[in-house]
Amino acid sequence: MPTIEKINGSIFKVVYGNPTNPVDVTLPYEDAYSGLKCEEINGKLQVIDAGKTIISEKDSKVDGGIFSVTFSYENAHFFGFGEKMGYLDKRGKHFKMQNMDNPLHTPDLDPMYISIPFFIAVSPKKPAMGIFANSTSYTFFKTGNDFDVSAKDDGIELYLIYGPKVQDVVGKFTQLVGKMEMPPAWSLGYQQSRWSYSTASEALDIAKKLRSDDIPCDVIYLDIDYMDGYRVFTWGENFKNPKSFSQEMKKLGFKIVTIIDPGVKVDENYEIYKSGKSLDAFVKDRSGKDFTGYVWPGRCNFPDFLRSDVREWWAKSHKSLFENGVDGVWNDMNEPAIVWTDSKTSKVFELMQKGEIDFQILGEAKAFFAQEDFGDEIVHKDDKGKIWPHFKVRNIYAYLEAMATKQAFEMYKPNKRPFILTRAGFAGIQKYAAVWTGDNSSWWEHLEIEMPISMGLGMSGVAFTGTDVGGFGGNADGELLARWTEMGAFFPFFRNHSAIGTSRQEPWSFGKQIEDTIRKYIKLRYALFPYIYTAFYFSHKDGVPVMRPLLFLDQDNENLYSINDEFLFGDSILVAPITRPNATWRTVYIPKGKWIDMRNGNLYEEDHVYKIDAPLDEIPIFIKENSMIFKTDPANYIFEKEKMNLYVDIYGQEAVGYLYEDDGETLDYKAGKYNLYEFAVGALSQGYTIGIKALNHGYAGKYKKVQMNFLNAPRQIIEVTLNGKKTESHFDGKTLKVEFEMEDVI
Ligand code: MIG
Repeated sequence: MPTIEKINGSIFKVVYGNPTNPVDVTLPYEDAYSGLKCEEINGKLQVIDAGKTIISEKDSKVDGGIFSVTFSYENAHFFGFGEKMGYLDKRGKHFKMQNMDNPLHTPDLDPMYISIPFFIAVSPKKPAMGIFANSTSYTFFKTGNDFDVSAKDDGIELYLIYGPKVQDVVGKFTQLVGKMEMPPAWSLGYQQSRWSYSTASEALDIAKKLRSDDIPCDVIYLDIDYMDGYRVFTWGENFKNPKSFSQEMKKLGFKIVTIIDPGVKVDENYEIYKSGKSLDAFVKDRSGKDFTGYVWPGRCNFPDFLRSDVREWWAKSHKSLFENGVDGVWNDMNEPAIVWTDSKTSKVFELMQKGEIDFQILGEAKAFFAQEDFGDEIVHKDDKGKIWPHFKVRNIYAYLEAMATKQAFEMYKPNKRPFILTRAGFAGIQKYAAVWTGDNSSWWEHLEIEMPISMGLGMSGVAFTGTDVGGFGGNADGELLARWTEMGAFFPFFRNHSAIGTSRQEPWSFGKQIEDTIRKYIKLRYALFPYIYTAFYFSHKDGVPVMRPLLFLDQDNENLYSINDEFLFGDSILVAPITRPNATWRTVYIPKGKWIDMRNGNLYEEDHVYKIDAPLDEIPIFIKENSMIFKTDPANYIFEKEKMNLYVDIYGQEAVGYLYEDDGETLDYKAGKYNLYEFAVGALSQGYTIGIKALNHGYAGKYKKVQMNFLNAPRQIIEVTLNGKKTESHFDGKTLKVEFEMEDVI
């Protein structure tokens, strides 16, 4: 029998058995809805909305240390589950949440790096319901008309979250586990990475080439080879003078993000190891010794991020990065990934000594290379001294590391926004970090599947997501890279990254035609910065992801549940990438409303499928009719210019649009130092009215000159009024332009 607690009008907490968590990621909050009921009827749980049962419990049981509850929700489709392979609708699937590094992303790979034990059950004409299994232990899900939610624990704590809309569920879930903060503006720019730019001069050459080839870029990444023998928080021989390196990069307008892995090399002559050891900072094996595993540096110990003193030590250790001009931190291998252990070595020797080279040994040898979770071998200690098995901490290990990393920013860069990129995480990771989807491959199949993976993350509360553009493993060709960049320009996080030993994948790697296409779309990304930044602001405020599935437009339309190869980017942009080689057109489903091809102004009607042309240098992008797109002039990097022009493109005759701006780097926006403008345009019989007002005006502002472009002015316009006053306009037969200075209207 569960205990039922009403958290607020639309969220119930239901606890079966006696679950325990070392960390609770939930936050308190209020909500006004009052229609939802959660009751026990004949000993079973029922979730009732407006008199109708939406979810009912069928059974709950404990079996082999796993506590399971089975529910039913008729005709349910399932979305969310954080980072999972496969399509958006996850009906009929089995999933496990156990943070794992598995670099080969086959279609049925599970689990992956991130665990978000949350999903949304959706069915036409019914309220969407979210279910969050608030368990940091391993959790398991089976979906269908009946669905199971299970945890490796003595019970399970569930949050049942009422929509009724899908986006309401996402919004409420992010209230519960936290929302993304405003990221630094530069982190929305294009970012260039490679495993590795392994010398300072190589990284500088890449930076200079980007500038001389006129490819906007904000960030260069340093992968593991910048360190001294993979010792975290050190600089190796090839980066002898990191400060002067970072100064040169800054002069060119680049930020630097360095990788940090959790494994600390066991080395008595290494400062970080010594200070960690003296704090007794490392996780233990069952016998109480520091647990040793092999990662890049060889034998490593692993910080016990469950302890706040360890997090503080880790935060402090970032000094050597920040004092040398590093701007952001990239947390990799934080599942944690451990490829080898001493006990594996002794097992190999044992087998070798037996001299039995047979299939069994070969099979076992193969298994040695498969990574393990060490769920029962490793133990952690919390602040009160309580011991926790690793399987209860593993899924939040990276989350806790990200907390520590955020603390590092607070220590060394007070009042600056942190930028943390993480591979692993747990529900609520968006409070601390952006996420990339790890080691994909340079396959067309992966280009395509990154869309539903990222949308699934977005529906699970993680708004700032992206993929290795061009693919990490394997060798990209020019066409793949061009198509992937076209698509990647519309992902929240936009970084080109590739693995050691694969063919080079920088924008110029495949000749002029490909580079021209790549430049064109990177520039479009920069042109769209005002629009994108505003979408991030709303995501920060409301939790609704920047990149969204089409079903957000109409969850009663089941057709939309299976559209995996189109997505919405903010409120007004629909993106339909090319996902096949040699393709120069594709079919596009046009959802609710009318949509206008950004390239040529063609208008498309809702609920139709069209054949849309897309030569190699074009990706089909559609703008919702009666909306506004805010743009600026692309620069070498975001905020290169102190003053920026603002272009407001109006698609259709009437529209309301919002524009957000702030200084892009400090936390001052939290104290109201930002601008939020509302632009409203209306059509009169012989002209247009423009109304602009500041919903918040707390920042000097970079946007100075404004040009409003009515892209489809239908007739000779006689009069345009701007905030009630007549104003000048220029009509070129198609577009009507109105120009003014922002300071004159606000
Ligand atoms: O075992 O640091 O996903 O982005 O380049 C590979 C080297 C370790 C995995 C990351 C990848 C990174 C690579 N890392």
